[in-house]
Amino acid sequence: GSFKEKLATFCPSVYYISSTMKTWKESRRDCLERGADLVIINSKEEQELLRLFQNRIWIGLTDADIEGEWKWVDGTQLITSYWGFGEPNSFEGKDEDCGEIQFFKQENNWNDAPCNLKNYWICEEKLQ
Ligand code: 2F8
Ligand code: CA
Repeated sequence: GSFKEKLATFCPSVYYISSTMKTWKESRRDCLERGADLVIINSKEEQELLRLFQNRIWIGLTDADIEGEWKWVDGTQLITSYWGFGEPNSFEGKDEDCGEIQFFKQENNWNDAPCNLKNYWICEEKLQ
């Protein structure tokens, strides 16, 4: 098989960790330009891995299309979630349509935040 297929047998995803901060959309554009997308969290292991970064990061989660309907950037629905206590809350009636990891000291650490906020971000390229 191809190089990618072989790599995928022991490394299902590769990640890019940003060293600057951008809005959610700019972050996503950067990922797409790398042939990747903002990280999609679909296991407890991946959730715990991202927690170790210890910075606020954008993840590939948004409810910009339909308020309250959170979707991953690959179009899949959100099944297992790790929202922080009281989140998502569109804090004080503000538009908070983009998903981030914020409370990284806690196991449940996702927050909905305003998309124009500048955060670090992590891209994921799924190899399989
Ligand atoms: O207390 C949770 C709350 O914290 C902040 O607002 C004070 C977050 N906003 C930003 O980071 C801009 C809210 O999204 C969050 O719910
Ligand atoms: Ca919030």
